Formats: sequence, structure tokens, C-alpha cells
Amino acid sequence: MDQFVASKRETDMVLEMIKNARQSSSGKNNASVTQNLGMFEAPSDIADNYGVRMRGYICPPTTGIYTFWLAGDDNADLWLSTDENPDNAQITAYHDAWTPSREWSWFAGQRSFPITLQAGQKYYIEARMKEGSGGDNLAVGWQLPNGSLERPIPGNRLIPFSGTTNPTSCDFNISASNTNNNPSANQGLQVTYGCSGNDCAGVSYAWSGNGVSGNSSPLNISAPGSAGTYTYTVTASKSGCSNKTATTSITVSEGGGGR
Ligand SMILES: [Ca+2]
Ligand SMILES: [Ca+2]
Repeated sequence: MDQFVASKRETDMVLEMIKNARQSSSGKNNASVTQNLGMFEAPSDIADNYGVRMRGYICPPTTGIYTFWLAGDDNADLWLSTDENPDNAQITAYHDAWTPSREWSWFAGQRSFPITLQAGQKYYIEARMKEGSGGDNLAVGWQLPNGSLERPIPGNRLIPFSGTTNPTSCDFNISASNTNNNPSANQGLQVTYGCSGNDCAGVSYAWSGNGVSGNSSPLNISAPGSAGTYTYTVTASKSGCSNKTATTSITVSEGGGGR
């Protein structure tokens, strides 16, 4: 079947048709046909006794609240991850019967709860269907934060599935520094963090230590009022990766007045 062309987002979703899925519990590993799709919809009325899985990554164009719909014949379900990791996918919509093609409102379960998604983040998404006999179809739609409906979801919102390995990559390292290693008591200074490596995108940060909090860089702080050495820690977290930390220390050589 078609090979994925990286530069052509219109052929984004990967379709895996699994023949005789009802008879094979391991059917998902035995796809008999795989093809790329121009939108989040499988071909309709092509066979009996087979299964379909469509999977890939969905890219919200704006940050806000989205609602998903699923239509399928026969039983169908939709899984959406909290990030790009398939392991974090949760069931989002389903029905146990059948619907006509692109009929979005036969069952309450076809519609997801409102889901907040972030622009710039890609989310793993997967729809499945098991066909017995008669008609067969599968499609996924959504409503954007501005209220517009895209049903089915067009290919320009989608990125092809990148493989069976965990797509989250954790090649990043964190550093921390400050603008004044030896401040006076209560003197203002800044602490700063940096990220290096190929996978800094999607990392979030949190400062801690000596009552400091925040996530900005630089972050304005005040040196403590008593003499001593103080360490500030920035914790970097990314879904699917271990947290990483970096520290920076200052030494206040004299206490403030009145102490
Ligand atoms: Ca059929
Ligand atoms: Ca059917």
C-alpha cells in the first residue's frame, strides 16, 4: 500500500486493517493491510469480519477546549493520550453498536467530554472498529475552541504514527546560574535556567528552595537576610522522562540590619 511521504501532511493517518480481528486476539500485531489516509476516516463498506485501527498524532491549532466525536460500524472506540505517548492514551468515546457513516449523534458515548488541549503539543490518538457484517465505516471528528466543526478531522491536523517505540525522547540537560554569587543580605538578583539537547521542547520548569517559587527564567529573587550559603533548584519535567534538576548557590556574607 501507499508509503508515507514525510512532506505531505495530507496523507497523514496510518490505517491498519486487521482481517478477522474477532478471531484473533493478537490481531493488532498482524495487520494485513496498512495505508495512509487523507483524513481521519477509514474507507467504508469494503468487507465483512475485519477490524480497523487508525492512529497517529493530532495537533491542536490553538490552545483551548475540544470535543471529539466517533462514528463507526460496527463497535468503535477512540483513544486519546495526554501527550505523544501511546501508553497514556485513555478511552475518549465509544459505542457498542453501529452508526451510519459520519452519523455523529446516535449514541451519547460517541461524543467525548470537553478536553483542554495545548497548541504546539502533539497528542497520540487512535480509533478502532470491529466489523461483523453489513455496512462498515469509521470516522473521527472534533469541534475546535472557536466552535467550528471538522468532521471528519482533516489530514492537516494530523501527523503519521512514528512507530511502535515510545516517541517521547528525553535528550535534554538542565543548567542553572545566578547573576550574583555574593549578594548582600536582601539584595535583589536573578536566577536563570537553561536547557541543552535535542528534546528541550515540551519541558516544564519549577524553581524551589529558600521560599522561592516560579517557572520563569530569569526569575527575580531577593537574597535571604541572614549570612549563609543558599541553594536554589530548578526541576525540569517532561512527560515520559525522568525529572532532571540543576542547582545554583549564593553566599550571603553578612546578615541584614537588626538581626
Ligand atoms: Ca461490511
Ligand atoms: Ca456492520
